[in-house]
Amino acid sequence: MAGERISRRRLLRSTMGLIAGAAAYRVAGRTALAAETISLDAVTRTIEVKGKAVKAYALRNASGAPGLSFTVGDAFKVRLNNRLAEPTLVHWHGLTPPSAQDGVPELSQAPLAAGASYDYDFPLKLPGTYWMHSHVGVAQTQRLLSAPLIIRTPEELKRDEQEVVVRLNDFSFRDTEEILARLRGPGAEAPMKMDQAGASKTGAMKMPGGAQMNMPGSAKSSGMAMPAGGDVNDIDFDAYLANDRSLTDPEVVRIERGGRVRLRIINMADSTNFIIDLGAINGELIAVDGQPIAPVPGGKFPIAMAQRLDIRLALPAGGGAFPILALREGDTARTGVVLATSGAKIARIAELGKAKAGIVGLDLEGKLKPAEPLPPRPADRSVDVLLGGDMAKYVWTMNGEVFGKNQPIRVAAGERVELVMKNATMMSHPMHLHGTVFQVVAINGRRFAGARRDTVMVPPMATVTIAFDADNPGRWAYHCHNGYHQEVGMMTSVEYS
Ligand SMILES: [Cu+2]
Repeated sequence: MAGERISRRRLLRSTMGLIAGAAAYRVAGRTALAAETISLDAVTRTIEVKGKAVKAYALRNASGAPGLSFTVGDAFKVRLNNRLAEPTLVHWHGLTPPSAQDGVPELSQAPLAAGASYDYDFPLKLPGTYWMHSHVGVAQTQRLLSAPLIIRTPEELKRDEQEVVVRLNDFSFRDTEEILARLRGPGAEAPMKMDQAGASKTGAMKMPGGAQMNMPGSAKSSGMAMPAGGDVNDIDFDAYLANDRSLTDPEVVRIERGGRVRLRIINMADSTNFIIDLGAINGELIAVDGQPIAPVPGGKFPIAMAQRLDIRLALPAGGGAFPILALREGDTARTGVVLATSGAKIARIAELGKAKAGIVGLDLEGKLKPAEPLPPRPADRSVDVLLGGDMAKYVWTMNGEVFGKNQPIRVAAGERVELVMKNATMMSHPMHLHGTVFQVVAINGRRFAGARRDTVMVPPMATVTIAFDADNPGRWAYHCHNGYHQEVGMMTSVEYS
């Protein structure tokens, strides 16, 4: 199998990666034959965050490492074992399984009871950096019930290149219920409607416990330097994690002097967009959400919630230590890992940067060129999707209502469908459509053949249009991937038979 093709050099790297905890994901795909059922366990664990031991969850393969990896063309034969003390269900983010195996309560199947197992079996069609996460609620994803899901091509397996998977999370010591209660807080008594024009007269609200929500037009009254475009972060997290660790004790990934490295960065955070900062290294963005693009050189790349970036690095021949940082947008907080050659001195990195990071917008999105665009074709159906909300009550909606009250978007099999998302709020919404790999085809009315993706950012007051071919019948979740927005209703479905 794949293992026979590994050169000694690669094997050495693989071993070093395991020691560093970085390259372990490839184990699952190699130790199991494609025809065997691989087990995946949802488990409870204890991790240390800023010196405190906290209960967290994990999705682990048989080797104990997070997540799963495959070679394209393999079958996704996976037995999910729920070893938690509560029900759960896992969604395979970015994959296109039959609808019944998509892992969404109410649309795919019922959650698995504590102790229950379920077998999944479907073909893996596209290579790329994907991930998996609980779809039963923000409380489980905030406790890190998520993991990488990597699908490689045979060519990638042969490539003389070290793979470094970086999982990004936001983390709070508080329970999600408490965070939600604070977000709803005083606004529940003083509702403020955020209409399509986004007009609002209220200023910033200081929430008890330090959480702060900034209302549109509040830039001056709040005393905060508001970035152009509205509210950025509405939850104060206690830590930002890269591979479960904050910058107080970052993961150090051993790399070879002059070696080649491919980053697979996955934003698993529930409420944080990041800007990846490669520091002194130059990189080339080669894929977004697992889908190849015409390479984009650079040192900083935005990554919205749920998105993935594949970045090939050009490391200097001389060796050294190279921090790969993820900057919280509009803030000084940051996290990251350190790539280091043997013997390199690793300097301490402050958890807060000196300057606030920029905002995750659509500048890069508008320039991305997909390696495999959808065949050009006029839309058979165009559907307007209004992204709305009531900031003060902390209710977020699609087409005017929360999930369950809004109508499913019904399309017909075989159609080219376009979804025109209009964000009528002052927060950004990373929108995810299940069951397909869509294409970004317009930003604020400007049409272009953009990237293939599964999650796209819709900034405040912006309009983004995506296109997909309705060739995978079923009931597909379509929602904001901010876990808190989704939790309070920012979801609908796209359905066809
Ligand atoms: Cu949202």
